[in-house]
Amino acid sequence: MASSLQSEIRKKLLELFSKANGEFISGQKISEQLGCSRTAVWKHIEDLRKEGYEVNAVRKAGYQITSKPDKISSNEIQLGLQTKILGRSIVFEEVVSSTQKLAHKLAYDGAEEGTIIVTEQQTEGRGRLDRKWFSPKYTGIWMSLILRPNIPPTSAPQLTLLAAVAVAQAIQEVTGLEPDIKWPNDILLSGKKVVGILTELQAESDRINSVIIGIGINVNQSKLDFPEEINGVATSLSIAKGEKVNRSYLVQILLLKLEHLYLTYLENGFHAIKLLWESYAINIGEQILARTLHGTIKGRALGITDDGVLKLETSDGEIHYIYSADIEILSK
Ligand code: BT5
Repeated sequence: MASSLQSEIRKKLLELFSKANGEFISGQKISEQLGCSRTAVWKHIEDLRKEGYEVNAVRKAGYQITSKPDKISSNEIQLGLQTKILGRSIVFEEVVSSTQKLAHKLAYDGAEEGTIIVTEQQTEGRGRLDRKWFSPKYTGIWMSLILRPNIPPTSAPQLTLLAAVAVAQAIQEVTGLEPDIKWPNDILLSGKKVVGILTELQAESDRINSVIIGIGINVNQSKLDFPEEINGVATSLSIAKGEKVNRSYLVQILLLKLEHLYLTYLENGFHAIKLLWESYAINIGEQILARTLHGTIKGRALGITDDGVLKLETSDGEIHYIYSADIEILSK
């Protein structure tokens, strides 16, 4: 009880500072708004400082936040979030095995559409086919989103492409960088992977109960932070940009882009999303190697179908439809 009251007060305090937009707020005003004593206000400010906020305290003027910690929390994401559905419910854990795993459990237990699961660190982050996803603490966005669209299970791959467009748009808006999308689920900067997306379903044969979209974004890692096995193929936003990027803000913008595309998709179908996706795609028109579970095919990528399936033409003119594969681009 006491701790939920404390977290309510903390939330209100951060809201006050957020509205103050970097200006001073008097101790008197804070104590009135929070309904607690000036001494209690001072204690809350001390707690914020311990968490990495830099707070200026000036007699007569009051308190002013001059810098925030680079940490992700429900508060940091919720304050200023402009979405209506996505991220309205946030489950934050400092460490989890995998946000996908937790999201599956919560979705099964009835979590509402738009719930996001976010963490600072995953100990067993995973990619497709149970590959490992490297998710060290305090440097990335490791997040899963629960959606409950009324679409057939066969259309679910479209949501991976939709999510990729949203992430590319958010990166562009927040950093000014220009990401490329490599079918189906990689986002690249200068040819190196900066984001991975994993879409999983809870479905019956003809209907979806939930779609769980896992998004991993390398944000503030330095080159030395990557383990040797991915050092040559991975990058982060801060490496590409040359400066750190605020992760909570990036999550907010990402959720806003995702919501906009998702609602457009539900209302008008995949076509508009497909056009956007194509504007970021790098492997279309190229000679590629598609490694599927059933073998490797070499040919020219023609584009994607209205279902988000990759169309590939082999040298004998035959068209192949690729539902799932790892792609290597042979020519540029
Ligand atoms: C993916 O798989 O790219 C999907 C990754 C999804 C991760 C998110 S994080 C939140 C949520 N919770 C989870 O547990 N997962 C999701 P795939 O296309 O299979 O690529 C995996 C391969 O990418 C690995 O085999 C490595 O080669 C490489 N890789 C691993 N960690 C990486 C990282 N941090 N950055 C870039 N590449 C990485």
